[in-house]
Amino acid sequence: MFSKILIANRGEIAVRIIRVCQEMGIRTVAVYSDADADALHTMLADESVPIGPPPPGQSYLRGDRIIETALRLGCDAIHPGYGFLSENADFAEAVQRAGLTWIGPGPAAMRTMGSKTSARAAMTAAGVPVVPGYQESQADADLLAAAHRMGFPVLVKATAGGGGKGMRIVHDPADLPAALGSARREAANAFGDDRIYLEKLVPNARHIEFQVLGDHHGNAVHLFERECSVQRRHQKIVEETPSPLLDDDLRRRMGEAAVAAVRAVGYVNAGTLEFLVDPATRQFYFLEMNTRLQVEHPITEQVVGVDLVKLQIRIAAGEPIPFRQEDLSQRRHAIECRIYAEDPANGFLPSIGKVLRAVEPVGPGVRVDAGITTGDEVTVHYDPMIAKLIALGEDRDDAIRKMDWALRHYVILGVTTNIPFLRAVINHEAFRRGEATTQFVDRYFADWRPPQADPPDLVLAAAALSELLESATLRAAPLAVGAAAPSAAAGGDPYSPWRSLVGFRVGQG
Ligand code: MV4
Repeated sequence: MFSKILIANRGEIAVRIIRVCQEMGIRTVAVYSDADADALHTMLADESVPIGPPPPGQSYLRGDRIIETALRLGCDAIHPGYGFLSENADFAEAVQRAGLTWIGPGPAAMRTMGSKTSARAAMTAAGVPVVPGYQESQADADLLAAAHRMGFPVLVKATAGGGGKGMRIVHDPADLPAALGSARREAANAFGDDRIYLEKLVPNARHIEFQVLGDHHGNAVHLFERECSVQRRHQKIVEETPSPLLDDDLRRRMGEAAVAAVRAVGYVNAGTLEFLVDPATRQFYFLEMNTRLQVEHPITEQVVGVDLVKLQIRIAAGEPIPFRQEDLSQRRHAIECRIYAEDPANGFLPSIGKVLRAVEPVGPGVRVDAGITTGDEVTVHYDPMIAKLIALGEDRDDAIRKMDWALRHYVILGVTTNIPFLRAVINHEAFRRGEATTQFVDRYFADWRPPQADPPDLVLAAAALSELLESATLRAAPLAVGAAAPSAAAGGDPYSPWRSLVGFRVGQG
């Protein structure tokens, strides 16, 4: 087993990885940008090393500096988390060339899946159903002919893409040439690669993905599905498992396809196969494979009873997967809500500033994976996702009720969050019925505005306490002892109630 791991990431996922390393007795090295000198991950790691200015291109994407840091500090391995360098095959290869272990799949599998067309080819060869499409030529005339054969509407997608970048829906043949041009321009800008391909549109699709694991000994398993149909602008908001759409037969067939995919590309470590499911025909189609740990991995952990980050580390260290497919099952129902520092009343613009108070909900079946705490700064430099709330219930209704309770009791003051939006989503009748498709947010929440919600109990308690203290401080003031004493007790925090409480106590005495 490794003795020291460098975590090439920040935020909640860096914290998650550091905690499991602590549990496993592995020392940790954090890297941080100038914006994260006081961040949670920087504080929690055994050693922390600055790697550059706030823009990711000058810090968290500086693979050369990260590898140099890992070597200098005597690390055995690098965990990339998600985002940043996690799906960069050149970086994975550089890590390995430096004599370090890459906690992720091999660079060859990363490259096969990184190109959406080579992934489609590999999956077709493995007998995994892919969406009908065309990827044999880049010439407009060939693409137009193929679209006519396939039938409209079609989707134009970027070969280097993923996540909806460079994607265009085309209903009318006359619009195809313009869509090809704009998709190529967007792809060239985003990926430095203007190649595109066509897929037939799967209408009202559900997004269902399968978690997989492969090891260095030829073992491959799936850990069932996650449904992620609730997205806004290709950003996932709510994920759950089991999917309310699947029955045992469809689940078994999709799981077998996922394992076949792992075996076909010799995939090692944790990965996710994304599928679209047509609810009308119950046909499933491979969409793409993500060669990393996913944001929404905790719901699988809660329902299957595994620790995916621990498994990633053990597999990278050469250990076999410690269970067989037939040992795995889904128990209970888990939902994840992603908490973003953004303002739903203001076009979901990022909300930045100091987190004045963060109080996490705690209780049976409630898990919080957070990257921020009271006093932290949310900046413009990084993803606005500041925490994930995970509820585990006896069944789906129980999980939804528990999530609603947890959302009501998550206090985040100082930055605006999407918590009211999340409550509206999970309480919407279409979601309650388990019928949300990938069109759900556009269809029902296009004009959504936050209600004037009742303040959470903790805020009311804080307001009441504040009033009490203010009147107490006024009574204490004539004694004139409140001025010198508070600063030490308040620890320099201007918002600390102890600042006035000290005066209160002295005043009473
Ligand atoms: C599709 C599709 C329907 N048919 N492909 C969007 C992001 C990228 N990963 C793939 N996406 C889609 N591809 C075909 N052939 C619908 C979407 C899609 C979508 C997929 C998953 C979750 C949310 C979505 C929202 C809009 C469109």
